Amino acid sequence: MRLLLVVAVALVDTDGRVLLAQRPPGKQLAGLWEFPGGKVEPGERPEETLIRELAEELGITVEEPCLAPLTFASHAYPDFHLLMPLYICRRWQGTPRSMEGQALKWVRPGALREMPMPPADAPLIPFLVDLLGP
Ligand code: 9L3
Ligand code: MG
Repeated sequence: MRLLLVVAVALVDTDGRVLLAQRPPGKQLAGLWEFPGGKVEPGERPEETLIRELAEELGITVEEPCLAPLTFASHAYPDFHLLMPLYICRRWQGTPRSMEGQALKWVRPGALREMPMPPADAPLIPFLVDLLGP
């Protein structure tokens, strides 16, 4: 089975809310709300992937020391196995905005369970509630 390495990040604002991005129509898992991120390209370290993806998708600049690894998620799809490290980031330059037409939403950790999420992302919710409070 193919192993797909994707990296994601919990961007946390000063109110302790976390940013979710809605997967656009036409993409796999369209309409579900995910932690921003994407596929680790050959030769990239996961931190480099996040810095690239956050610039491309949200128009923000992140310095590598502001990215801290938190935990791992994984999910076995019928055709590939997804491994997804989750990072946390509390400092960035710029204001996250939709660069690719995707909807964005800041959500309290305790309200994350009301958002339909991909199967890899949803199991991370209790971890964020423990860390950040409801
Ligand atoms: N994925 C799941 N949760 C996330 C991210 C960023 C990605 N937080 C899954 C969706 C796809 C795969 O990873 O199955 C690759 O993502 P993309 O390149 O289609 O965004
Ligand atoms: Mg992406």
